[in-house]
Amino acid sequence: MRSGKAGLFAASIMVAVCIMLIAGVFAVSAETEQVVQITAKRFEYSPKDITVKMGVPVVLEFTSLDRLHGFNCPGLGIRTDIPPKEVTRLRFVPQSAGTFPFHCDNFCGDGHEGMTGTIIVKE
Ligand SMILES: [Cu+2]
Repeated sequence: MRSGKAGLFAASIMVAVCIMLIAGVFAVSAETEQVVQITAKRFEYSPKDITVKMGVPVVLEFTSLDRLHGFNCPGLGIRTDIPPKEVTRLRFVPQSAGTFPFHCDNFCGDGHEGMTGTIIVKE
């Protein structure tokens, strides 16, 4: 049964190496992407003011806590639906500094018009 043990040992070394490689990939992507988690509900986004760095990819991760909402930021040319109970990811690279308002563009009730926020892109 010696070879069986040696095989198990080799397999656990390989698993350990794989875990280190995967962790390394995540560490690199964490440095090169700005991930922002945003929740949406009637009639607000949280957070509603988001500051990001110009030229660095941004991943917005939306979760709706109640119903279908939308996210529309015309100044940055990005939009998505935000269906409830799942994470919706939107990736973009901000190319110019400024303040860009966004709003919900799926009518969600009385108060929908006030469902707004801003993305602030810093140089
Ligand atoms: Cu809404």
